[in-house]
Amino acid sequence: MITACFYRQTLSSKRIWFATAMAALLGVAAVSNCRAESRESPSPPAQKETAKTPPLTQAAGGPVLVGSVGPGKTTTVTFVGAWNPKTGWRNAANAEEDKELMPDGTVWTLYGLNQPPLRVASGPVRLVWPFEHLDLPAEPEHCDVTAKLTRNPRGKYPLAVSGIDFMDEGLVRVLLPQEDPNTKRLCEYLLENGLVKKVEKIHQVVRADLDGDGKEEHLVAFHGNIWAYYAPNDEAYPANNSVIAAAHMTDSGTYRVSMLTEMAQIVLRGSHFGGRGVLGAEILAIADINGDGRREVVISTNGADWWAFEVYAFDGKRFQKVLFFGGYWA
Ligand SMILES: [Ca+2]
Ligand SMILES: [Ca+2]
Repeated sequence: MITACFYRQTLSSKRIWFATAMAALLGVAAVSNCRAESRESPSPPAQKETAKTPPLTQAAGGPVLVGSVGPGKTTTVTFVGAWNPKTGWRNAANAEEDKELMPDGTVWTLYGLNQPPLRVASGPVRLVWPFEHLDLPAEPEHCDVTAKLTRNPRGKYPLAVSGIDFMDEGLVRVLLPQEDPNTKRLCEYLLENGLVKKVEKIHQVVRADLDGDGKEEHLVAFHGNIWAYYAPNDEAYPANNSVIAAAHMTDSGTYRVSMLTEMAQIVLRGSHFGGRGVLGAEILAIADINGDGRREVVISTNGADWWAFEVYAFDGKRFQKVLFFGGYWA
């Protein structure tokens, strides 16, 4: 369920983008959790599956800033949003306020999938107005808040976090699909439960303990087909789609799979028919970005005319979208 939603709209000669920012509060959008129970493991009587939820941002005294580095500009950080311990997530939307949030000398921790985190500072804030040549009224939300990193990180670090003083160096394992027997299981689960029509090419297999219970969660990004309903004909067709699915075992031994790419499609495009769903989906980083002891999953998705940067939290039971930042290209 979505309880908070706002958007901004901007025009340019090359793109019209429509950024939808959800999750001003935590826990607004629970991702469907596929609840088909495994046949061998009937559930025991109801039990609490996780320990008491730790407080959010226990390590942060102030706002935790989230930025994105690249693609392309590997030495520029673009402000995406802030996580305030008291008020929750806020999307980057007001240039003046956001400028105050990331002053000259802001120290970031950069995260990527295949390397340890890296500390790097950023210089003075630059407000970039991508549309000023169009002679449009200068609205604060039309402004990108960016800053140059003081050194080149020389690697792919798509996630930048500031305001929390620890390096999340827990093991993230990036595997080749053929090295991971559980990937076959996950794909079979999706096919058997009708969640995808076909798995064509597996792009990423990532294993990491997201909730700190000592058991690794399992994430797979692949390209395949899903069923798409086309209302005019009242029929479902297979449509091209990229998917990120995440599997976990509950304490009662039940195998569960969540589709992380589902929400972007629904919010941005409605029907997936004709290949207009998620064309690309990538797991960018896995890190505890709010200091609550559990690690979030950062992904990027794009379609024919839209893109998104998304953050999902996992509480041991279900995945929730906690930050969404995206737009449309014309
Ligand atoms: Ca776990
Ligand atoms: Ca966390």
